[in-house]
Amino acid sequence: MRVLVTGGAGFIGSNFVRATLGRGVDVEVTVLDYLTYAGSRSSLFALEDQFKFVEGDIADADLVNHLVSEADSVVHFAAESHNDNSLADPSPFLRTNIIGTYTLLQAVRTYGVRYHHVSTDEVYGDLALDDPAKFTEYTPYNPSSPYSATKAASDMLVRAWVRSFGVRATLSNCSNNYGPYQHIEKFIPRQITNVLTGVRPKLYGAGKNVRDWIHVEDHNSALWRVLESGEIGRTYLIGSDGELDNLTVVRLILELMDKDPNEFDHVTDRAGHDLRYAIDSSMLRDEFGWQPHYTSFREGLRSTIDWYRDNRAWWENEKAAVEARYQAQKV
Ligand code: NAD
Ligand code: TDX
Repeated sequence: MRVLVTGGAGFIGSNFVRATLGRGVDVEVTVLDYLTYAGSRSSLFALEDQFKFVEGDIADADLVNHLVSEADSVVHFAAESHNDNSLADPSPFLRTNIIGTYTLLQAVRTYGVRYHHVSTDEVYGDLALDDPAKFTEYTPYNPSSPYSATKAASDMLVRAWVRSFGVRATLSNCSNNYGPYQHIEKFIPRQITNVLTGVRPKLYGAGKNVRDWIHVEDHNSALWRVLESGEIGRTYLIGSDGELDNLTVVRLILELMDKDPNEFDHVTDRAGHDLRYAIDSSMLRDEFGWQPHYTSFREGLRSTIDWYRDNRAWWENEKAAVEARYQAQKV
C-alpha cells in the first residue's frame, strides 16, 4: 500500500510514520509537510532512507494532485494546531485547515483515493465540569476557538465530499495527545521544558479545566484500525479515559521531576477557554476490540518527561522563541 501522510513532520504525524514503518507490513510512505514552525525533519530522525519526504503545502493543488495520483490512501494530519496561536492570528488556520483540506478532498475525488481525516474532539465544544456526559459520535458540533472552528469546517467538508461525490473517506476525532516529539508550545511539553530550564510552570487561570489525555501511540494504533476496517463515511471517536484537570497535571509533572508541586505560576486565562473535553470511545472499542496500551497516565507522563530530558537537542534551540511568543501574548 502507498500511503501519503500529510503533516508527517509534526507531532502525531511523525509518531504515525515511525509506527507505520515499524509495523513490518509492506507500506510505502510519502510525507508531505510544509515544515512550518511546528514541523521538523529531526522528528523523523533515523528513518530518512525508509520513506520519501516532500516539502510542500497541502493548499498547492498541482503538487497535491501529483502526490495523490501516486497514492492508494491519504492520512491527513497537516494543520495549524495550536489554540493560542489561533487567537493571536486566525488566518493561517483558515488557509491550511480549510483550504488545505478542500485541496486534498478534490484530489482524492479526482483519483478515487481512500482518505482518512484526522480531527479533534474540540469540534464538539466543551462540557460542564460536573456533567456526567462525554462526547459521542452523535454530539452536535459547537466549536469555540478559531482553531476548532476551522477543524469543524474541515470535518464538514469531508462529510459533504463523501455524500455528494462518493469520496471514500473516514474521520476520527481524538482527545488531547501527549508523548514524544510534541511541540513545546503545548501544555505538557511546555511545562516539562520549563522545569528543565529552571522556569516555573505556567497554569492558565485556576487550572480547573479538564482535558482527556491519550498517549500518541494509542491514537496512532486506533488510526490504523480505522484505516484498515473503518466504514466509509463514518466518524470514530478516539480516547482512553484520561480525564484530568490541568492543576493535577502540573503538580504531577513537578512531582515526577522531583520538584515542589506548588512551584508553578497562575497566569492569565485563555480567552474562551473550553472547560472540559471527554471522549466516549466505546464504539471503537466494541467494533474493533481496540484498547489503549498506556492505561497509566503517570507512567506515560514519566516516559514523556524522560524523552524531553534525553532529547534536549530536539527542543532546546526553540525554547526562548516559544516563551517570547507567550510573553508577547501575555500568558
Ligand atoms: P502539529 O502542529 O505538531 O503538526 C502539524 C504538521 O503539519 C507540522 O509538521 C506542519 O509543518 C504541518 N503543516 C502545517 N501547515 C501545513 C501545510 N499548509 N501544508 C503541509 N503541511 C503543513 O500538530 P499535531 O498535534 O501533530 O496534530 C496533527 C493533527 O491531529 C491535526 O490535524 C490536529 O488537528 C489533530 N489532533 C491533534 C490533537 C493533539 O492533541 N495534538 C488531538 C486531536 C487531533
Ligand atoms: O502554558 C499553558 N498552560 C495551561 O494551563 C498551556 C500551553 C496550556 N494550558 C492549558 C490550556 C488547556 O486547558 O492546558 C490545556 C491544554 O492546552 P494545549 O496543550 O494548548 O491543548 P488544547 O488547547 O486542549 O488543544 C489540544 O488538544 C486538542 C491540541 O493542541 C489540539 O491540536 C487538539 O486538537
